[in-house]
Amino acid sequence: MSRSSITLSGFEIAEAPLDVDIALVAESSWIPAIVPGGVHESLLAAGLIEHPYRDENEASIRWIEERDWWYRTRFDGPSELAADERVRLVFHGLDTVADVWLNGRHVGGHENMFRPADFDVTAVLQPVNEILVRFRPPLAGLDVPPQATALFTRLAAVLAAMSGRRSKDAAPQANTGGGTFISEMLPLATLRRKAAFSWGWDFGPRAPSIGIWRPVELRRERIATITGHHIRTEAIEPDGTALVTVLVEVEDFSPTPSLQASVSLVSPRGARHDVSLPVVDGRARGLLRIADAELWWSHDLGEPSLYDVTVVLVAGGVEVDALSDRVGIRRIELDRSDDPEGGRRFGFVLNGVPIFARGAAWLPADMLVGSVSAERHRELVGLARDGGMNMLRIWGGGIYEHDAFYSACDELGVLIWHDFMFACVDYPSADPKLAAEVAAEAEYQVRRLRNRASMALWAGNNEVHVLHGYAYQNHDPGDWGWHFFHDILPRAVAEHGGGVPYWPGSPWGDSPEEGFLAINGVRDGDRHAWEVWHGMDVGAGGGDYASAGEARHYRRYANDTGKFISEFGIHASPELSTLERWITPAELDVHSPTMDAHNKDHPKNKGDAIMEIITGLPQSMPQYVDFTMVTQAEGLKFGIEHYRRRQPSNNGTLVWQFNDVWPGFSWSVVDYEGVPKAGYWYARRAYAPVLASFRQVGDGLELWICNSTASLVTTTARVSVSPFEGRGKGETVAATVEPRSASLVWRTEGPFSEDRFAWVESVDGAFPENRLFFAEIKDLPFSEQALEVTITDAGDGEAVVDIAAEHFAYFVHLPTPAPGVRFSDNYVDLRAGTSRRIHVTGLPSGFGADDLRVETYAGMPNRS
Ligand code: BMA
Repeated sequence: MSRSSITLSGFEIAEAPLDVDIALVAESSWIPAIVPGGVHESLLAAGLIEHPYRDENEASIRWIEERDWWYRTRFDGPSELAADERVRLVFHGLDTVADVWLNGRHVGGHENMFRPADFDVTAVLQPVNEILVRFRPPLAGLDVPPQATALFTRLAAVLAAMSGRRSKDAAPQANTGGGTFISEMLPLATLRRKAAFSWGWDFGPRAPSIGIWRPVELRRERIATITGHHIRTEAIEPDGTALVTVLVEVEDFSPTPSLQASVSLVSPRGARHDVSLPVVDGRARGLLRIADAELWWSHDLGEPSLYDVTVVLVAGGVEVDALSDRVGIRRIELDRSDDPEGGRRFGFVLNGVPIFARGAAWLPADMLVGSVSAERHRELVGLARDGGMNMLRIWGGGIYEHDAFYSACDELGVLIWHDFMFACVDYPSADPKLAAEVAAEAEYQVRRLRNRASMALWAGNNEVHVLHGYAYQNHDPGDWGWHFFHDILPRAVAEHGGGVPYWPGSPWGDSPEEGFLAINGVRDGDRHAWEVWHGMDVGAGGGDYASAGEARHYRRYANDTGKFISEFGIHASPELSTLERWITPAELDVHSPTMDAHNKDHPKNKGDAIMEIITGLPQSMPQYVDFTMVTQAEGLKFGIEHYRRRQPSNNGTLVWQFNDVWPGFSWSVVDYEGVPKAGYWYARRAYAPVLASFRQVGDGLELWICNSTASLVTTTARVSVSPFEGRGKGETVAATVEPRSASLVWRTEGPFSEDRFAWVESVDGAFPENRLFFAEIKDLPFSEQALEVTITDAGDGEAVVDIAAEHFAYFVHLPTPAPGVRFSDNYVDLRAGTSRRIHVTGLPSGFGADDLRVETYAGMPNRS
């Protein structure tokens, strides 16, 4: 093949005051640069800064964003170039305002971290070459656009009013951070195509990444090059034949008699399909009929089968370029049909099968976005899959992810809801420079991701419509981003993406009955259910709440008749061991200055009002960890169960948020070090394809079975309501539940006193056991715990833990001794006289059975 590629390495980095000529920077200032990565990572590796996530170091890195940063490296030029050859220098990611020189010549500038910078350097190359890249401060030279300031001025007042009918002590809960919404830099940052969360968010610090964050490639090309390919499933016929269109896009830069593209697809079982197509006007198109297509399914419905694809470009009989890829044959659609309960449905349909989306919102796995490894992506997406999640939503304040993330989703069968990178502020969409950047970025990203089997949706933004709507009480078209979300982005998806639906924003909805609140309303589209936690009425209806805690309590989920919940969540602390690695012992105390500095939501004690009701206020760190985790876990369980009982009027729940960008306090269910919180385990049970859940209606108790699979479920449940010390024999309930629906299968009349609990288990293993308490956790009559625990070393980093409970044991868990240790289950309840076996894997060397311990709830009478 004529095309060859090398990845440039050996970069060094130097700091310089603004606008200083590089010749004046002392030779001794240069240090090795981490590429791909960034300035912060390089300084950390050189021991020149403290870790910005530790204690209150965040402010100590502020100077980095105010300097110029220079990168340099040398490389040998290619051997002599023929007349039909060219060489391109491709920076796959420059973050963000950069100028590039090659051999002293300025070859170009770049101001968008979301698309590559690509230079034809054929004429500039020498036998030995030097690249220089200068990064300016990311927001230098910008002026705040008036619409961004106006939005926040109005929003503060309107959000306060929207906190609704409430008692006097229920203060407005929008994260106005003392006057500014989310980050004081956001109004300015709206002009720069850089991850919005760089400037701080309500889950993370201000730590704007800077530098070469993706690989740098030198591409030597001859005659012509493949610029794109698209393998798109047009239809799947009833007999299992898939109609697949093949498109290869080509740029030819030297005369050639003929160009031919050959495409081959090889199925997982080895079936091969080839097609050879002439390239006409830069495009080769063809149609394949693939009999017995091995379809790509999300992991809960089947195998995520991927075909190996090879594309070869031949010019005048000579192979000049080639690429390989892995694609899935699948169709994805949005069901927007009328819902019999009123309004319209919002549901994903995969290969003709309507699905209930069970997942969470995905954030960049680090503030320093260039340094997240492929292994870390794989590990986190694996945790999502193992947590029963079939969808992750890439949130619009972060980044278009690294390739490894999408590969993990494709291979593990996890669908992606993909926001475009716009979040929580008005955008001056009439600004021609910004609009041109947005158009180029959208075209690039849509083309980049169009072959990804896991891509289920492109959404225009995160919460831009909804905040504009709240502030102005309308969302009429105007110079605030409308042009992007309703024109540029959908056009890019239609022209280049094809096959993946577009949705204007998250949330978005359009139901005349709900007026401007329809964007986050219950009759149409998706909604962000922030009634819970933030305590405001944001579209699902308010109420007269006796206290701030009641206004924020997870019971409010029960009022939400939304069609698809694309955000809902509750804060929880990471495990103590994660906190201990990042916070100095003296500061490991509830609401200590350092602890509060790791909580970016306002007010810092927002969760206390909820805990007061559910668990009581924590008096110690172990209690803080457990009480926040219980609040989150019980709340997510309650919410997911409610929403799933509404299937098929509701067709999805995406927890806010899956992962963390730093070791802080947030709504995540998996902490920064990849350790799952209790909420992860509770959500996993609630995300089981078949779910049995209780619902209290007045004095009555109902049992529902929800079947989110594609087949009929026939099962027998055993239900009991018994005192905590007992284990009622229970009643047997036979149930048959249609696919993709929920049925009420049993009901009994109460009232039930708080010394009892309801329990359900499946006689035939169709669903996980479940339970309901009749009082808040703090009011339950738990007995002192004496668990009988046996831990057996199973070799190879594995162990088996057997736990037997004499009394009802709540929230029984194994703390994670080191990141990466995995449990088959965790945070479980054991009824009196029952036992449980938990398998442990991934114990690193140096760790063994002795490092494992079993704990019960820190609110138990014998714990404090
Ligand atoms: C949402 C998100 C984020 C934010 C979260 C929690 O709606 O889109 O902007 O972090 O709320 O407040």
